[in-house]
Amino acid sequence: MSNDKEYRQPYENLGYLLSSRQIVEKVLRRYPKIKRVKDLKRFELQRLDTVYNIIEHELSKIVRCMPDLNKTPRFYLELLFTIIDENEFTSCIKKIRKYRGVIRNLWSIYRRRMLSENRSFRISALRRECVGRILSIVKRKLKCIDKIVNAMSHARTFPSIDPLKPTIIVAGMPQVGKSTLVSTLSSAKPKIAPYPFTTKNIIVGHLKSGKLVVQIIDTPGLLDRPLHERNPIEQRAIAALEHLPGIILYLIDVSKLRIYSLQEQIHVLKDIMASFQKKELFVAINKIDVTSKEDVEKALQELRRLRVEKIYIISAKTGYGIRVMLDDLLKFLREHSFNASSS
Ligand SMILES: Nc1nc2c(ncn2[C@@H]2O[C@H](COP(=O)(O)OP(=O)(O)OP(=O)(O)O)[C@@H](O)[C@H]2O)c(=O)[nH]1
Ligand SMILES: [Mg+2]
Repeated sequence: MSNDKEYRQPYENLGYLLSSRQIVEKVLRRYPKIKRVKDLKRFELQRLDTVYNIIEHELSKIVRCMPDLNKTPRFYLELLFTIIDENEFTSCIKKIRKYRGVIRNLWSIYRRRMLSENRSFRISALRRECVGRILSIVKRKLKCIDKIVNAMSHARTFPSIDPLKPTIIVAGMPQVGKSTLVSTLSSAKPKIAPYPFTTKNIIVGHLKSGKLVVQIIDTPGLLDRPLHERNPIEQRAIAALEHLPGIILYLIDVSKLRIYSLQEQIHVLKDIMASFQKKELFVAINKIDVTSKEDVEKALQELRRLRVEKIYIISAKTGYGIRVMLDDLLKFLREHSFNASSS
């Protein structure tokens, strides 16, 4: 299990990658600046080498920066693939590798030809031809670089969620009290970061109990609407959460402050149960301080009909019922020692 040192998400420190257009621009900027030397052959070789070195440097940087599909946690791969399709991603990396080799070959063939050539006009013509061919590959064959560079710049902003740490994912329709609960439970100040395809930021708090450190995630704009209202990419961003080890805590508000009806909240809960079949589900009826007994009873009946077993009655505001619920959640997380294999 990971320790409680601050987790850094895998894309955070990616180097700065250039788009195909930026690579060509960099070449065209540097290329004319090469100092002319008396020996024309040396000069032209230097020009060719500069072009090759810039392109090789940028392509190798892209290849080196790419996440290893076998080592990157599934959660983070799934998030990445919401931004760039998985097949597109792998075929693009293959393409970059292939054309990197083609460019290397062109460079060394033309270099050899230039070395064995003594006519000045031919040496310059060979250099021109080679540079033209190399740049045309970058412009025409390696357009896919742009998609990767764009995806990686998004990936840098993904939230830092430790994919090995036990996690409580707090779900529920808007205004049911998710944020209030997360801040009540978190020992440290929760961190805020964007999550793909949500207008609101995801919030990650931590709570400690003995040696156990648990992440608690507030998911505004994510698990608060029926799934059929979402497009497949948004659904994939939601499904990524399935790869975090831990549980779902679904909040219900049937108080006099409620915005959504019990039926609407049960509908979203059913969706969540269907999408997170591998996750243990806990449900809390929140805002008990302002809820009538009858409304609590109705909610309990609906939940029992859905065969929800772990139901709590709480008030995130006054703290009522929180200790009992938290003890149960922690007991469950402790007993199910979550690790990478659960993802
Ligand atoms: N009386 C009472 N009010 C509560 C309780 N929990 C939350 N609230 C209030 O309910 C309102 C919504 O709470 P939030 O924590 O912002 O709800 P949320 O689910 O995070 O809302 P979104 O981020 O919009 O999805 C706030 O005014 C809270 O003060 C509770 O247990 N009792
Ligand atoms: Mg909130």
